[in-house]
Amino acid sequence: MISRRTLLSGLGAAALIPQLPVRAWATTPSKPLQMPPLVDATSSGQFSLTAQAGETDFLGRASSRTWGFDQPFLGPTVKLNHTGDTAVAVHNALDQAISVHWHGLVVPGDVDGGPHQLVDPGQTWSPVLPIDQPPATVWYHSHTHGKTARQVQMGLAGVLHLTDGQDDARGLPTTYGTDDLTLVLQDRRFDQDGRMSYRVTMHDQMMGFLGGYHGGQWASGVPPPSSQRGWSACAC
Ligand SMILES: [Cu+2]
Repeated sequence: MISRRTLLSGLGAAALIPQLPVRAWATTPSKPLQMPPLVDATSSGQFSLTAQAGETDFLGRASSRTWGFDQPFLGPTVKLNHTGDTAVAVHNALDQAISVHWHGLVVPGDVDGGPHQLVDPGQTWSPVLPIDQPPATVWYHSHTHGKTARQVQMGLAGVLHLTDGQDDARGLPTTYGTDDLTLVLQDRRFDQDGRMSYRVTMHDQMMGFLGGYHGGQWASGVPPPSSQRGWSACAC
């Protein structure tokens, strides 16, 4: 877990980079940064996520089959109160079981998602999250036994902003998508046609696709100073 202040100061003007590896990005015509939609659940105390299939054209050359929550790829950024109960409804419109783990939330195991709490196709999981922790940027992702990396690679992940409503008073930027941007980096490989490719070798498991820093550092930690690249989605 990393506080939003630390995240912002550590990354400077953080931006959501649309999951393009540096190599591919450098050789592809630039396109506008894409921000996940913001779902503000601070007033209602509830939100829903539907896992669904879609297609995403990452490099402007070909569509890749992807998954997301409420959209073709990744999920919305959800803004939550840092204390109090939040009710969630996770619906699975995919054809295989998934789970949703609240990575960084300090909540009891029976609502924290994971291999022990599968959501089967067509089913809805409805935990109530008793949140009580400092404001922070954390994330959610599928955490299905033996399939976590694949399902996160397909797009079953998103960001949670825990807020106490005091960021304006702290002088922090608060306009989502304008001056309050969320950085999501994933290690991703494409084939010659520009389609997302998922072939995992032993070396990939050790080092990541692009030789990055492996250790579960994605929206919830920082790489060591010696690491030049390689924030990867964790398979934890
Ligand atoms: Cu995790």
